[in-house]
Amino acid sequence: MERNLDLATRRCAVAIVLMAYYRGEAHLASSLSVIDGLIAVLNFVDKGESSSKHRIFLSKGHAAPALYAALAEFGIIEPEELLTFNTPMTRLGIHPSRTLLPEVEYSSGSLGHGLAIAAGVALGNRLRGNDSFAFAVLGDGETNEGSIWEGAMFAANQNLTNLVVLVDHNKVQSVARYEEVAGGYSIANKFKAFGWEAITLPGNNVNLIFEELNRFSNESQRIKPLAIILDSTAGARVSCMENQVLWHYRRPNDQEFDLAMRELDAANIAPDLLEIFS
Ligand SMILES: Cc1ncc(C[n+]2csc(CCOP(=O)(O)OP(=O)(O)O)c2C)c(N)n1
Repeated sequence: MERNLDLATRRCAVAIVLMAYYRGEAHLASSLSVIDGLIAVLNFVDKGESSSKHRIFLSKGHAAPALYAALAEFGIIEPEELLTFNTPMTRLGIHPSRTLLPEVEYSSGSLGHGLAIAAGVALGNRLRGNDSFAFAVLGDGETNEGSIWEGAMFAANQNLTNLVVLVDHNKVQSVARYEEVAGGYSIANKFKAFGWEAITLPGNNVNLIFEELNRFSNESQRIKPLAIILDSTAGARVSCMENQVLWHYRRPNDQEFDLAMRELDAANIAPDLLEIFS
């Protein structure tokens, strides 16, 4: 099925804000920045005959609301389940749990592990003659972790051409800006130095990201693992939340919520989601 990816992404943004507003605090800015990347990867995984074999590892597990919203948008979980986010006994916790929700590839939240896990899966795929891909979705602050670069070194040394890492470069990390903590180094250049192919894309343009995934998967001469640096905006699409450290983990107040719903055009694009949460 041909999906309107831009619409899907904007509907997910609505779902993310609804979860944060109705179910207490959430990693809002982190979820809004990464939603385009997640939707693009999920759409890639969802299309074609070998769809079920590709696997996505959300390494920045605190962006769980984005993952849950995307799973609901793709009909993998019921949208009504989003209502249970961050409530007792829910399957949709602040961080994703594979034990509770088998649709999730691994229980994440402790940063720094997704790249190495995806690299292991990619190697396993190759050893079994399975031509599917492993994707890891990372935060930019997460690349401060040494384990990321151990995994990157391993993946390049193994020529894991079936491994794709997306780095959500939203320039904010928890209580500081990326540059304050990590300096002005280019993440793309770091991956290149580790023997990867690396490209930078506008991080909140789902169609461009999806096109690039297709290009890479069709490329017959792939010789390196691929890092896609998503030049994204923290809190994307909601003006009062964009590019601010404050919104890493927070609940919108009534005015902020109303503004977000207006700016996202929620009444027109997601009346079903508003109905669920009303
Ligand atoms: C190993 C580990 N250390 C610290 C944390 C606490 N923590 C949660 S989110 C976060 C910031 C991550 O920043 P970034 O990767 O840039 O993601 P963003 O929130 O910007 O999407 C930190 C340090 C954690 N989850 N895991």
